[in-house]
Amino acid sequence: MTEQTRIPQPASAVARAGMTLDQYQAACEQARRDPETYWRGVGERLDWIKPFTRIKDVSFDRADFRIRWFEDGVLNAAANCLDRHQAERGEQVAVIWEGDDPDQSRTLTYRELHAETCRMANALKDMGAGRGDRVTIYLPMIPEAAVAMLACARIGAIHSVVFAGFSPDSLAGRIEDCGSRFLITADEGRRGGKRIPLKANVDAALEKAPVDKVLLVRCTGADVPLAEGRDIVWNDIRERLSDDCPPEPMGAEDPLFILYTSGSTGKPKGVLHTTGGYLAWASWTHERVFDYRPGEIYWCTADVGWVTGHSYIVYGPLANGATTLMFEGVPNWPDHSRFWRVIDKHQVRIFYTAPTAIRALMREGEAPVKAASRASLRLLGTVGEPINPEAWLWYWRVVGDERCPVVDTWWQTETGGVLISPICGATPMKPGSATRPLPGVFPAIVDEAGKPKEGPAEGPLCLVDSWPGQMRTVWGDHQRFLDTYFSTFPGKYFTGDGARRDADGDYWITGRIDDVLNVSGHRLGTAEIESALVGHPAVAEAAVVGYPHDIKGQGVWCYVTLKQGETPSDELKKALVNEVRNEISPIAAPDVIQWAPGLPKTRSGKIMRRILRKIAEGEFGSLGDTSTLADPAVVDDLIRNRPG
Ligand code: 6R9
Repeated sequence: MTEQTRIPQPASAVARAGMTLDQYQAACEQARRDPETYWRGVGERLDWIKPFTRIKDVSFDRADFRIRWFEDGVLNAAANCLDRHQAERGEQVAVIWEGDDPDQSRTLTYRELHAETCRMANALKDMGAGRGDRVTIYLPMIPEAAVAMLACARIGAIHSVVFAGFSPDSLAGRIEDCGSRFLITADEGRRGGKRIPLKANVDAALEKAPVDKVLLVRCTGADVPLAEGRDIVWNDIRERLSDDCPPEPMGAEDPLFILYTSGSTGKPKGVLHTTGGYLAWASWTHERVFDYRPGEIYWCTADVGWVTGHSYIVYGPLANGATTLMFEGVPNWPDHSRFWRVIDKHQVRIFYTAPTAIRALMREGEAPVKAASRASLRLLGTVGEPINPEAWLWYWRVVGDERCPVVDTWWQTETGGVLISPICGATPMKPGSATRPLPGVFPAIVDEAGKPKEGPAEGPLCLVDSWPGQMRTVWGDHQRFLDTYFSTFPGKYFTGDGARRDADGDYWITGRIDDVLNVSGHRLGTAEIESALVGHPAVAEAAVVGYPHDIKGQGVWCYVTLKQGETPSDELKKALVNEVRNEISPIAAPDVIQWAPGLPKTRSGKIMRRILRKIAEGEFGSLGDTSTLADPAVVDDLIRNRPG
């Protein structure tokens, strides 16, 4: 497999393309030459209560910083996802829910989803929530998760969805950070035949970060304690609530949601997205990248707790009148054919998943895939981490039978929607490359001084101009927003990723170049894991790095220095793994713990992570410049005692 391996779009995709290669190039040209007209078109795809007249008002300069899109327009995101479809497709299925248990599924039409959303919006109002209030959502993958998000949007409340796999501590931190007084949760979740005690987690979290009201959705029916005056059971009040709730008129720049994500330092930050630009971008990209036509059955396997679930299970698809599938389960339960059987069962046309799932299923061979016909499929997508060409080709050959284009979509929580990706039916594909920026997206690969490099190049990936889906701030800490994204290369948005651009102008994302890990497509900050480890009484110091992992993409390698008098043991290792699972989430669990009598530091006391990464990778020959090490013996010890 060389870089020249170019795979043309299959003829069937080209024949139906809503945007041809020529049209893509023309749109790129227009976005460059006449951005007003181009972006007006993107904004006008939404239903506005009061149309916008201003389009873009952006400056990335520190002195004069602002990001505003369609600023004087007024709209409601829920009305765009629900009300405007009622006349034309009220009886069309909006959400297909496929349970963890293969015998369970449910559907909601656009009419039903509208009614449920209004009811929950009224429940939130009765609880005292309104415009600008933060509502935390801690739900499993059930239709009520989408209903809860849309209900918040309907009344102008800002939702903060917390992935149901996060621990009580993580949940408490997120409730506290945004000052949320309302929470929507369930009794329990289900995944791979197991139960997840969500209400118990909530009760533990609320001891640290209390809220006024909890709305509890019955999911498994488990008997859970209810706090008098605080907890309200949705299923008990639902029937009595009106299914009419007028959508709150929101300014385009009013917040829609906060979503916490890991950065290279400190606690996770609350990424803030606003109403008009975010929704326009989620909707536009969903239609263009997947060449989506209303009514097609579309499945994104992400969890609504991540940005992919926000933009490509809920907002993008529903704004476009899609039938969006929500899956409660996991790819390998009850067996490794689950994904492919669900595709046959619901006649899925478009399937969007993560490289880590593809790699895990690839290991099981072709038989579980071939157990299903997959005849309904016309497009495959991936997101979350770089996809290795081998996994790409397996996806293309085995899952898609070389008939479905593969779109490798690069984007981030911060970007709101896809920025670099092939366009279905238009862009020639290359296994492992996210290919080209979407029209209106201006990436740059920069040198150390922040100057864009020309032609084929490799280096830090920046964006030189804004797009409507860009995050607007870090909740409660605008300075952190500026420092994180706009200070490394002043005047440009720095993504934290490295990339290479080949001679054809195609982009290859090489991965994070900051201290962010990407484990099975989940973003984790090394600082968060280190802080959990040093929370254990035996630990003096810890340094965490990522290393290549066959399935997860990256694994978590922890160097741990114990306090004087503590002895390393397997029990202690287990205790430390548990510490991280409980403090953050099982997804952050260390893969390797290496006892480190000392950590490599500069004379000024800075841990030299570059060296630790090389040791974890097993590349002792290329440690680079070690002349600034305070104590070189430390490195020899770590190499000698490297596990595995
Ligand atoms: C949407 C999402 C963002 C980070 C991003 C990058 C990595 C995502 C990718 C990809 C290579 C792709 N990433 N998609 N890397 N190719 N197609 O995943 O958001 O959770 O914020 O993660 O994920 O490193 O910076 P988020």
